Order: sequence, then structure tokens, then C-alpha cells
Amino acid sequence: MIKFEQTFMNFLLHHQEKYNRTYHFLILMDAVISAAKHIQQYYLTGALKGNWGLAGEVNVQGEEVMRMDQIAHEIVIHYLKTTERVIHAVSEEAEEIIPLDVDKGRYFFYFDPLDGSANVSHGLPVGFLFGIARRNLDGPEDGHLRAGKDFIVAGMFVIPTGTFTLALKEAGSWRFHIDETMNYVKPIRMQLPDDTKSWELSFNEANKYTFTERVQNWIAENENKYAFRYLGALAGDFHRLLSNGGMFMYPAIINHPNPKKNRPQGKLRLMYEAAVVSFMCREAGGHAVDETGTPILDIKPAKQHQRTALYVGSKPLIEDITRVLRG
Ligand code: FDP
Repeated sequence: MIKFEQTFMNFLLHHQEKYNRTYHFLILMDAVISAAKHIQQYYLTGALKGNWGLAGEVNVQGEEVMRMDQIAHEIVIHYLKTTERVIHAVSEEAEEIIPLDVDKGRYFFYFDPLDGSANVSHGLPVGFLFGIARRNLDGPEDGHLRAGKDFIVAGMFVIPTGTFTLALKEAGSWRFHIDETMNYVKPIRMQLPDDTKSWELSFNEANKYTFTERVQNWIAENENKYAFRYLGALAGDFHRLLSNGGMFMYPAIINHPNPKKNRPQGKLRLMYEAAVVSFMCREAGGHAVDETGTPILDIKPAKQHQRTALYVGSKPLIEDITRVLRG
């Protein structure tokens, strides 16, 4: 007997029907899925085609650009253009905001086409992360850079693993797996487990002594209580976290022996990394804050490439670290 599973598109069509929504968002999500599949194929065959190496350029963040970063960016922009529904996009790979359908567009699209560059040359998991906000349809546009709480959805593909997690505003975080026909299928609602047995801590242990004293103290008191996992690519680490619970953190770096390497604002990007996973986490019952204990989803970005520290995961742990961060 063949076992059939519900496809992502079927799931989404029913969702839109249930909430009496327009078809515009469906057009956009169809493009997102096509982009993800395209990136997936380029990544899988990347070693043989020489696409896992450096592109020979440095990006706006001052980091070396991988060939795959450029390919993934180009793919996403192509598909966004075909929708005629996106006002503008913010990409990790482009310094400026990218205008698309400025007059007719309904959505803002914030994305990191290939997050986790350090994994690329090994073919290990990377992510395509995105957040979508809707244009103000009832009055004059009030700005392009929305706080995470104003997203309507946030999602993440783990590539080439073949998983896709989409969080719908007030309707949960849902995980899909790629099947033999390259369809994402079998919606599974994600809920962070209450049972602390499976909880994990995830952060770059090598940075431990560069964190604030209070964060270092928290780690010293808590690190032996949980298993420790760190893949070094937010999408992969967050994927585990959403299943197992615990906390992923990328704290501010303030005590680096080489002061040039300090990152008092944190490392991760607010709009297309931290806010995306925080939104998914909220829809799965979790929470996320920055270095001051401010909820990530409340932060209104001043710049498209703004960085932030990030503490995201199971509510009791985030509440605990928030107390510490607020002193
Ligand atoms: P990368 O620099 O490899 O692109 O956003 C950047 C990111 O990866 C995240 O995916 C990841 O969680 C983090 O940085 C890893 O940083 P460290 O190498 O400093 O641990």
C-alpha cells in the first residue's frame, strides 16, 4: 500500500480557506517553496559543480561570501519577482533594501538565503530563513522594517536535510518533511516539551569567557543540568531546540582578548535570523529575549542588518536568564 501524506500546499490552502484569507499569500508561499527546492538541489550537487567554495568577495557584514550564498540569494529574488506581491526584500546578501513591486506589492520579505556559512564547504546543514510582514493596507505605509511581532509568518528550511518549519501567526509552528517527489508533506505541530529531560543547551562554548560575568555565572550554575549541542548553523541548532526544548543562545561578546572581536550588540541579525526563530519559538510555546532581557519580537529594527544577542527556547529557561540579564 502506498502511504500518502498531506502536502504543504494542501495544508496551507485549507488554512487560508478556514480563516477566509486572500490568495495573495498563497502565491508568495508557492514561490518560497520553489526557491527552497531550487536551493536544495544546488546545494546537494554543489560539491561536484564547485559551488561549495568562496565567491572571492566580502559581504556587507564583512564576511567572506560563499558561492552558494550568491546562488541562493539570486534564486530567492527571482521567485519573489514572479509573485508581483512583494514590495521589497531585505536579504543578508544585499547591503540595501531591494525594491520589487513598490506600488502593488502587499508584503515585506526579510530573508537569509543560506544561513550557517561555516557548514557550506562540508555540505552540512544550513538554513533558508524568512519572515514576512504585511503592508499597511488601511493607510499610509509607516515604514519598511517591522518588528517580529508584526510578522504574519516566519519559516525555515534546513538544507539539504529536507525539513521545513513554518509558524503562522497565532496558529502554531508546523514542521514538514520532503518526500520522494520533492514535496514538503505531513504537517506536524511543534510544541516545546515541558519535560526537562530532553532539554539541551546550545551555544558556542569557545566564546564562554567572553560573555558578561552574569551570563558566565548562569552557565556555570546550569551547564551540567542539560545535554550540550552546537552545530554552528542557527537553522540546524534551532531545529533541534524546537523538538527537544532547552535554550539556544548567542550572547553579547564583551570580554574578548582581542577587543576588535567584541560584539556588544551580539552577532545574529535581528530581522532575518533572531526574529524569525523567535516567532517560530513563540508559536511553539517558547520565548526569546536579547541581552537586556527585552523580548526579541518587540524590537523595532532601526536598520535592516541590525544585530542582536539572542536567548531563545523553553519559557522557564528564558524567564530565568531574563532575570539574570535584567540584574
Ligand atoms: P555563520 O556565521 O556560519 O553564517 O548567522 C550566522 C551564523 O552562522 C549562525 O547560523 C550560527 O548560529 C552562528 O553564526 C555561528 O557563529 P559562531 O561560528 O561564532 O559560533
